[in-house]
Parts: sequence; C-alpha cells; structure tokens
Amino acid sequence: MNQLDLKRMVAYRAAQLVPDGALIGLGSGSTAELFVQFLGERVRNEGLRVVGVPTSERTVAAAKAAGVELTTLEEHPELDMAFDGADEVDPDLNLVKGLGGALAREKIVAKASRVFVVLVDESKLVDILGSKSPVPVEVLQFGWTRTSRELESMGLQPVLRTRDGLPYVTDNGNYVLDLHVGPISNPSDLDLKLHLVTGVVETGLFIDIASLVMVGTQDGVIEMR
Ligand code: ABF
Repeated sequence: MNQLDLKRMVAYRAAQLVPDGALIGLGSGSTAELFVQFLGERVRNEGLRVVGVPTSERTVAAAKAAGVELTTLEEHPELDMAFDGADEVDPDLNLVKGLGGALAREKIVAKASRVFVVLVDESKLVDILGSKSPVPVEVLQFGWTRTSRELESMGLQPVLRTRDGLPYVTDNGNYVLDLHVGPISNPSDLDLKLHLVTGVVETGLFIDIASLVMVGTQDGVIEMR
C-alpha cells in the first residue's frame, strides 16, 4: 500500500466510528478530506445524521461536495468529536500540525471537542517532534518582520511561507512562519514561549489535545491512546 492507500484506510475506519446524531469537527488536509468523503457516503447510504464544524474553506467545499451538513462553533460551542490529520505524532500523542495552513481553526475546533481523533499514516510517527517537520506559527501580517526577528532571536529560524512567490495567507488573513527548530526537547515549553511573542496568533504544536491517534500501517490500522 502506498501513502494514499494508508490514509484512505484510516479515514474509512474513522468514518465508521461516527455515531448517529453526532456533532463533529472536520479537520483539513488530504486525510481529513478523505474522512469527509467517507462520512458523506454514510450520510447518503445509511441516512446517518451528522453535523460538522469545518476547519478551513477547503473543508467547507469538501463537506458540501460530500453532502455533509455544516454548522458553526457559535451555534454549537461544544462538539462530540473532531477528526483531523497531523504532520508529526510523538509517543505522548503530542502533534505538529499546520503544514496545510489551517492550524488556528484546527486547534480551536480540536479543543472544543470532547474527543479529538487524529488520522495519520505511519510516516507521521516520530520519537521527537520537530524531527521531520518545521513548526508552523500563524502570525499577524501587521509587523510580521518584527515578529519574525523576535523568533529569530530565540534561535527558532523562522521562514515566511510562500505560495507562487507570494506570502501564503491563511483563511484568517494571516501569514505563516515555519520554524526550522529541529528536534524539540520540551514541546510544551516551546509552545508556551511562542504564545508570549506578540504577533503570534497560534502555533502548530498540539500538546495534550489528542485523545486517540489512528495510524494506517501496512499491517492495518493501529490505535494509540
Ligand atoms: C492538516 O493537514 C494539518 O494540520 C496537517 O498539516 C495536514 C496533514 O495533511 P495530510 O493529511 O494531507 O497528510 O491536518
């Protein structure tokens, strides 16, 4: 099985877990979109009643295409479950997320959910966060060079994310700085320090938020709790 097959397998399995009547958070990224498609199949084939809060404009489009009804956190501030992908998962279920750029909405929705389920293929498992992926940080456009300089002075090697030669802009109208920090000895401490930097909106470090990680492997789906 290739990586896409593994993502499809785990997304399918996760979609079968959703109970009738559930209010769920819908993540972003390719695995989360596969999940939305499988959920839509259940809505069409089984009459499953489910309402989702999307974490990005892309997920809004995916949910509409799949026939999954949408709502907002304003209407439903507490969700039963949320399902989302990740870029790295460590043995304590801490995560790096945000290579897709939706980290702020993803974290708000994850924290609004009683159960946060992470869907990954086995390539996302690491012993130490930061081993493979930079840590994305969403920052205000205003004064972003000042914010970047402060992160630089902390030794965090920020790089402005670009797309087609222009700064990448999130759904919230902000920029993303990717921090090339390397292996992180204390992710919780780094997350706290980043939140003290003026101009930082949110970080891609998800500490103590995941309840369950479902991992697509060549031997099937394994669960980490
Ligand atoms: C979202 O999509 C992000 O937080 C993460 O950056 C990315 C994972 O992507 P994929 O499922 O496409 O590998 O979950």
